[in-house]
Amino acid sequence: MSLIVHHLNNSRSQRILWLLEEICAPYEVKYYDRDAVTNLAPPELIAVHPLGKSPVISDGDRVIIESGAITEYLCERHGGGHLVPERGTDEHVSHLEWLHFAEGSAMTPILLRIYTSRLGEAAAPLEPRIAQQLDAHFAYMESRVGANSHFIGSDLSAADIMLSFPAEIAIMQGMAPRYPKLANFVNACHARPAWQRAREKGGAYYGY
Ligand SMILES: N[C@@H](CCC(=O)N[C@@H](CS)C(=O)NCC(=O)O)C(=O)O
Repeated sequence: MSLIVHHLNNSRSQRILWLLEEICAPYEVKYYDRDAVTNLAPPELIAVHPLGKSPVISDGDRVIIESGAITEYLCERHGGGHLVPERGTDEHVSHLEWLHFAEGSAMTPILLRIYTSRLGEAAAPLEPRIAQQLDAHFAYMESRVGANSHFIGSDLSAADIMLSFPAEIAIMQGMAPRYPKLANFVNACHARPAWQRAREKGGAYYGY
């Protein structure tokens, strides 16, 4: 099989499995386990790509990294027009924005909180700004997710799949009462048969 997902357990790679299940593209999964002590990816993943991060896919001889790029690539090459609004439309522009917002914007305060939480009291000067930015990003998502639990139009899109990860983190951190629409969005994602098939293949991640 030419399409391979190099899947790190408990990682963003889960989104790529879900996407592939939604578009019904045939693929193979190669499994990699995080180090039990450091939680980092194993050296075998560096053999696939020098950054040793997940997700990473290979399609024939081509290795592709970055969730957003992988998502766009898979939709274009293997998606048959599913999950992406028609090019040239306003919806397509919104879709691009949201697809890249997930890693390009929403993950920044999330990762800052994770890293600075290890510093204890030393992180106190940074905390108000990080808390404000976390709320700004989650509140923005909350204000834009539709009543139908989609960010674009009335159907699932690739942007929804990308946004599921920061939304899951918000809910996992106990923020459902503050962001009820995001909680509904996460529940709607998890109710999809394709998400459930991907969860079976990829294993548990971040408590889900
Ligand atoms: N922006 C990148 C982030 C990739 C990333 O940091 N992945 C994490 C897993 S969620 C990873 O591989 N961590 C293991 C490590 O850094 O050793 C993407 O979305 O592809």
